Amino acid sequence: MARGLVGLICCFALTVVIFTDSTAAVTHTVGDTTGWTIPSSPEFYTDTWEDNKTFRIGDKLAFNWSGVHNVAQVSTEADYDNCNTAAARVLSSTSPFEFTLNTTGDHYFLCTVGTHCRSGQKLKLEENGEREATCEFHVDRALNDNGAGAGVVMTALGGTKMYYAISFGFKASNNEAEYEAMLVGLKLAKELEVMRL
Ligand SMILES: [Cu+2]
Repeated sequence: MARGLVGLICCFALTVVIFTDSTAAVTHTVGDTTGWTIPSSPEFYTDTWEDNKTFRIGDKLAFNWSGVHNVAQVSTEADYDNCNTAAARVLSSTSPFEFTLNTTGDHYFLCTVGTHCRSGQKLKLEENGEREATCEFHVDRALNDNGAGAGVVMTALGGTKMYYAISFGFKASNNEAEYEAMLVGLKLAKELEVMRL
């Protein structure tokens, strides 16, 4: 019985099937119905529009405008604060433009046309890569004379389950197998950028 279980787990380990129905990427329309323009309030994009929004890796920002504007990016907060358009890299001068968030960290967008940036046509996204999923963590193990294996199931708050199976190339006691599985789980959590565990 125990031997059969280990065989099963090793089989999983070979195929390393990871299935996840992770939260679908969201497209955020910048400014909603206001679009990307000179806002009525200089803090409109950063304070009003961004309020209560979470930005994750894979999400898209949709910039829509009419008239003469562009979407440009600067890499430092100082350039953003000072509307240093000379340091800006224009991403698009034609609407619509879609930007995919594929890196963590801060993103600074502005319009380099005239004094638009100084009038508030700028957008700062902070720490958008954070995944706010919390994972439940289950470890199971099996061992026999030939070695040991363990399975790890991580369940995100949304119900997303990720299954991992590991086999060890050494003999391990139940506890050792669980510790090893826990280590693998923690490494996985780190790679998935889980912030709380
Ligand atoms: Cu503009």
